[in-house]
Amino acid sequence: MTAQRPAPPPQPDADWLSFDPDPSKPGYLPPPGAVDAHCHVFGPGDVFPYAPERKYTPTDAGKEQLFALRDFLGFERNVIVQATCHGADNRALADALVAAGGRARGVATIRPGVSAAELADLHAAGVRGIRFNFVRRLADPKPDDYYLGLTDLVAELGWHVVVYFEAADLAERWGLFSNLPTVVVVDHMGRPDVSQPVDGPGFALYLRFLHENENVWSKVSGAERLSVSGPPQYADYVPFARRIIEAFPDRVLWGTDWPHPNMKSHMPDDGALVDLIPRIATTDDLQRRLLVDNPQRLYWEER
Ligand code: 0GY
Repeated sequence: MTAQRPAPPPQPDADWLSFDPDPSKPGYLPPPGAVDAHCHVFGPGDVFPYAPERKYTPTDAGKEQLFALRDFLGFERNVIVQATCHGADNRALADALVAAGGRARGVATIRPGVSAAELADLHAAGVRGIRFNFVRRLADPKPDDYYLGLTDLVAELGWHVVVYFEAADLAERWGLFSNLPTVVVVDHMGRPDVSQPVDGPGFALYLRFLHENENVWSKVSGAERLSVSGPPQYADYVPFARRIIEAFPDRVLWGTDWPHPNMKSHMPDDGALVDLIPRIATTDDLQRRLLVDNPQRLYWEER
């Protein structure tokens, strides 16, 4: 890749692989207006320090590198998602959103005590949702009331809630997720075990969750995290994403997940991830809904 600056060397305290500084050019060309709806900015740590309570330390991955990757892969816009390593300090996120000049929206992390003025500033920067992380290696669980209280605050702004959880935890939080009064977006398809059959009971529960809750959307990202068969084909991931897209074409989003925090097995080639899109969304119509219409509706139309 020529448009992107080389990746910085991993910080001495970084505890996962650095992103691929030289992804391949995808053969698949996303449609005009396409959105990479799950990606992050990290630091740089000397400007935007990582949270003291973080569970991992990333390699710096700043906005300039994200925007270069966006252009190189053929996308027009990003949804930048606050990751746990920045805690509830959304300054790196807000800085990137403002710099994107309307070509990015954001999902923040907030805590009780957040002021109306802080929320208004985040909205002005481009934030349209908050994220709750239930993955135990990343965040400590809280009672349902904690999440309901924060959701009530942002529902008034027309924002939605993004939830990240492991498949095994869906049953426990089913009641909470079903009671949230906003759109709820699930990260990485609720992390199914893709070594199991796509028609198996684990994934059936997730599909039922989507069927019963029309306000729930699903990201179909996460090939590199979920796949057991591995790159570059990620063959075991494909039927799971395809099943969701075909069943719920108006409630799906896709993202690279760049710079792929906590990847320890391999670091994906982002061009190869883009080339999965026509295998999971097999018609022009499904691709346009996944990459353009759905993120446009959720992130760029005022509610
Ligand atoms: C992701 C996945 C991960 C990390 C986080 O907030 C985070 O730190 O979401 C992960 O480790 O699976 O989507 O960014």
